[in-house]
Amino acid sequence: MKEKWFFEKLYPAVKIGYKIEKVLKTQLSAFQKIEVFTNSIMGKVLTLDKVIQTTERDEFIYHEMLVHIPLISHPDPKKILIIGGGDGGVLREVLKYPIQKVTLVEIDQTVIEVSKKYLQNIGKRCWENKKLELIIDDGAKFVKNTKEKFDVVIVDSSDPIGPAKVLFRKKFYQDIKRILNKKGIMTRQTGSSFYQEKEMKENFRISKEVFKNTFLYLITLPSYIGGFFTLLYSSENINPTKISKALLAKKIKSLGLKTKYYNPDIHINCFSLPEYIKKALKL
Ligand code: SPD
Repeated sequence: MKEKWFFEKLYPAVKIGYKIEKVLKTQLSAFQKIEVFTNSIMGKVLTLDKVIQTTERDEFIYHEMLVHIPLISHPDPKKILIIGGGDGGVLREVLKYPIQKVTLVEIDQTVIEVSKKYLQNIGKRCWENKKLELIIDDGAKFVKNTKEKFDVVIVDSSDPIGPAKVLFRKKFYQDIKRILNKKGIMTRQTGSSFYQEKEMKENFRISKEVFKNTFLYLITLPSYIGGFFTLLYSSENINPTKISKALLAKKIKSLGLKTKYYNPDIHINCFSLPEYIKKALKL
């Protein structure tokens, strides 16, 4: 039988391919083409408009690092906002904390429906949690109009093409700053340090113009190709590099936090940047 392959359509001159074992779902939503297939190495794979979003095998790296860096750095995170995050991975990690409420604003309800059905290993039972307020809306519009304030905002968006484009503008950062409490923190993804250098540089620059504390931090995972994958930390008052290893360990213990990637060493070292990234960011 002829082999079937998925080739990601994200970069103009490099492509990653996944051999498809079985296509579980293909659906055209109002916003994008949603696909879930299985791959013998990565497990179930979610793609949006032919771009890999997450895989069962390595999702923990991205989701843990988007969540635990800000939630452990914050002294007492109670109100959390997730923009995007329709697969439930960020929500699952947020719910490991004794928060009061988590609001998840996802533009595409179909992504949530497909994830609930096919990616239960990622979202687990988090969609049923009573602390969750689920809003189907444009994240940029929500942030612009809401009267609520949050301790941590996590932007779990796709790439700056299609519906997520607006989440990469300076206005969005300014609106996030307005809805953060005094010790508030935002984290988000800013792409591959090699293949999305422009996105990484521009978002770092914008964040520095808006927030006093701006840090880039690094992860590597097979699904997001192109060397180090970059995450951005923005806050007016909380510096995540000032927290000691002993305090990190104490917080993790008292929370009973179970992780597969994040730990105190990773927290301290993920902010160390190689020379080529420092140069790109003008540091
Ligand atoms: N190049 C892909 C970057 C995608 C980041 N967001 C994925 C959402 C996973 N929850």
